[in-house]
Formats: sequence, structure tokens, C-alpha cells
Amino acid sequence: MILDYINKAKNNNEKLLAILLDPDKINLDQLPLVIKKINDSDANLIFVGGSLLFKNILDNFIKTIKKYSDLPVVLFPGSAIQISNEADAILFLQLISGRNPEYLISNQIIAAPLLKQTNLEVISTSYLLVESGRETTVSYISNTKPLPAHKPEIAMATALAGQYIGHQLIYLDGGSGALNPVSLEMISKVAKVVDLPIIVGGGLKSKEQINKVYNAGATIVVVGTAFENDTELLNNI
Ligand code: 1GP
Repeated sequence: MILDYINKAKNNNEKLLAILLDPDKINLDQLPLVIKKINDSDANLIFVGGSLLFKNILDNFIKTIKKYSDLPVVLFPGSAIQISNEADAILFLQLISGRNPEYLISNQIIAAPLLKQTNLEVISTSYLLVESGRETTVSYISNTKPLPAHKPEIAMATALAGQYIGHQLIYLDGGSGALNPVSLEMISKVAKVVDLPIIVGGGLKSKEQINKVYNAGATIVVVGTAFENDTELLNNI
């Protein structure tokens, strides 16, 4: 089970790296080569998702990943339509930094009966979108205001609420292509207040940055854009 794997990593103070693949940004015919790069990197997990999906290829995209890699594939959905039984697990996200009921409960109600028909491991996840220097696609599409970057105490209270609600993971995200990643201060303060494994992503571009994020308390770092730009980046993290 993937959640067990993540919890074990947290308990043993091991760090996990997830590469985020957006089906809109990678063509199916390029995918085998991209997967080979991922297999050669330090990645432990492959996340698949995006705020929008221009191409209706999710099943084939994940089938192709599975053909070339043994790494677990976890859906990181932008909405209830991004479900595929080809993956191993899905982050069942609640966008709790925002106040839009569509992303707090409506998408979840639409997704629930569909998920019941799959074998996916459903991992309930607090999703906190953090302000990162310019408007991100997630903020625009979800019609939610991100959490202020300089207010770690709001992030702490929000993450703690997610834990008490019963979520299993906390995801602190600056949004894809964030100008400024989530601050180390915010990560470490959230890590001190919650017991759950913390995922951090958005705008991470270098090994140094990634290692600092781990040291601040993240169990999983997610890299999307920087890997798309340089597939060698994630060797020897
Ligand atoms: C976005 O956390 C992910 O939701 C990854 O962001 O594409 O900036 O790496 P990047």
C-alpha cells in the first residue's frame, strides 16, 4: 500500500521524491524516453495530473508508464474527471486553503462513486495552495485565494485542521511553475505541528533547494516543471 510506504518513510526519516508528469505536456511517443530518465533518477513515485487536461489520454498515458517502470503511479487530480484505474493510488484532495465548495466537497462527491468502481488506493489529502509570487493555474481554475506566503501560522492552523478532519497527508504547494517555492519556515512550522507526512511541491529547481525542503520536514518532494526542463536534474539527490 502506498500510504504505508509513505508513513514508513516518515517514521524512518527517509525522503521520497515524486516526479509529476502532466499528460498535456508530454506526448505519448516521448513518454518511454522520459520514463527511462525517471528510472535512472532517484525518483520513488510518479505523480500524474494537471489543472486542465486538453488531451483525453489518461488511461493510455498511465498504461505506457506502467509498461516502462515499476514505480508506483499516484494520481494528483485537478478535478473529478482525472480518474484512471490504471494508476495505483489517488490523492483524494480537499483544497482547504480555499473557500470554494466545488473543491472542498463537490468534486469529491462526483468522484466517490467512480472511485468505488476502481482498485485505486484512495489517500485523503489536505491540499494547501500557498501564494508564490504570481497567479498560478490552480488558483485561477479553482477560484481560490492561496494562503499568504508570509503567514506560516495560518498554514499551521490549516494543516492541523486537515489532520483533525482525518486526512492522511498534507500537501503544501506553491503551484506548478511557482516563482517562489513554499518557504522553509512555513514547512518546518507545519512539520512541527502535524504528525502526518508532508508533501511539498511547486517551483523547486535545484538539488540544494530540494534537500533544504527535506531538512525542513517534508517527506515527499514533488518536481514537475524543472524535470521537464532538465531530465538529468534528479540524479543523486
Ligand atoms: C505542482 O507541486 C507540483 O502542483 C509541481 O510543481 O511543476 O513547479 O515542479 P512544479
